[in-house]
Amino acid sequence: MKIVELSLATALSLAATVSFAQVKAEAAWARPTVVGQQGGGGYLSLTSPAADRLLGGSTPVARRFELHTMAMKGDVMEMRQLDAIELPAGRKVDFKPGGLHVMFIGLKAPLKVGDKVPVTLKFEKAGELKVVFEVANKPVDAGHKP
Ligand SMILES: [Cu+2]
Repeated sequence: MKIVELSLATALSLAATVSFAQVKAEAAWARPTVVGQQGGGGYLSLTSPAADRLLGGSTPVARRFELHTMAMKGDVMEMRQLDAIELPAGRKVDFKPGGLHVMFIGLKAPLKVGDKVPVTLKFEKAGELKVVFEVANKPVDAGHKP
């Protein structure tokens, strides 16, 4: 009986490993927001073993989930919405302040430090991936490598 239980546990952990191996999400965090603020920003790193595209996602904490980047318009840095974000095979794509980010639009309540925001990301090939964004107060350049 013990052997059966162990092999079932092994099978389950293998299944979990296989499904999670599609796209790796790391260091997901979101900025805290103040009362009345409609949108909040989130950041993470994604690595896909095969070329794929992030198409969007959803979260129960906001009405919409959008993909954004920052781009220069004349002399001004502006946010721009993206339809998809390319994930080259095996290369880590970093979302960080001043660059790629996700936006929670139409927040139902302010995001407070320590909150955990559940998000379901949707990929063109890999399908859905659940990621938890932890709300944290990080300096603006927190996403940059030293
Ligand atoms: Cu944005």
